[in-house]
Amino acid sequence: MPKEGNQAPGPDTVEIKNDLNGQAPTDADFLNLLNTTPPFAGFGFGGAQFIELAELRRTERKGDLVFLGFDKELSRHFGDCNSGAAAFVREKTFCMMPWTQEFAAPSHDIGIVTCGDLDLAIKAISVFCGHIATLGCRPILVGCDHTASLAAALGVAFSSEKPPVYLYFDAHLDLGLHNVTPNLHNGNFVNFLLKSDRIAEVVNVGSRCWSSFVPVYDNVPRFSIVKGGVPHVPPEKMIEQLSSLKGRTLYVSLDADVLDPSCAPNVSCPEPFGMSAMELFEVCNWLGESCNVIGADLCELTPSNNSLGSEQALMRCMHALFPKQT
Ligand SMILES: [Mn+2]
Repeated sequence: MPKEGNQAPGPDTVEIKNDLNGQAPTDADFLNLLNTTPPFAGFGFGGAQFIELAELRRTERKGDLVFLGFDKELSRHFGDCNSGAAAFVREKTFCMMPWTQEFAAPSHDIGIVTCGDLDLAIKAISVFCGHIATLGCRPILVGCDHTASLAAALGVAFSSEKPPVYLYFDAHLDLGLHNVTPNLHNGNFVNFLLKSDRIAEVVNVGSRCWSSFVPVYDNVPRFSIVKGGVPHVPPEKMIEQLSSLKGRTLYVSLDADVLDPSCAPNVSCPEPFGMSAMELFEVCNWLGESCNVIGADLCELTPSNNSLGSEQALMRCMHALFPKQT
């Protein structure tokens, strides 16, 4: 039963649309925000090779993966601060390079954006991701709080011929319909995606937090849930529930807390009874093989020395969304 007021007020996503379609700022307007110091021996996110954005434009690289980091919290309302998460993920995953070079789709890393201004950061992320998508590449944002996903998804969506399905793995729904607050943040940003006519529909996979049981979420238009938690939903059951997405165009967001805290303890909002890394991999692998994934992001990981390798597991799942063409 959809309730009145099920769309939270806040910044209008139309502004981003105009930016990309009207007197649009280009990525050149935001280059000063992009830290392009080459990372570890020239390798960065998920073992991707560092490349200057200008160089990326010079040759056609259709289908290549282009990683971009965003290292500040955009708008956190829930959970522990995780500023610096992108640099952390990069440092922990550049070592995947031997595997990535052999088995992953061609992958590049163009740098990390650091910008404390919410509006400016949203524009920068959406313009960079939109530009990468326009080049025929698939952008992958590594961000801090999950709000960054909104900017990346809309940037990709406005550059896509077909409105993509926004599919997000997340223990939380991030719709904010049970507790409406005026500002855009990591607990309601998905509602802004639902408002956009550039997003075909929204699918959550793995939600299990207590607030996801509030009845207001039972019948939200253009929104569906593949539940996680208990009773245990094995990956083959999840895939069965996702089968109607076969052949569709997708943007996929990975909130690290979809994983169980026993395999990803370093998340901002941990929830018990999550997926194992292998279960997440199997669902991502199916999506990669069965759907057309045009962009993605990874958010909500916190920098930690006790991560149990969660960032590498998540990066491996990320690569599974974009299988190497043979
Ligand atoms: Mn979450």
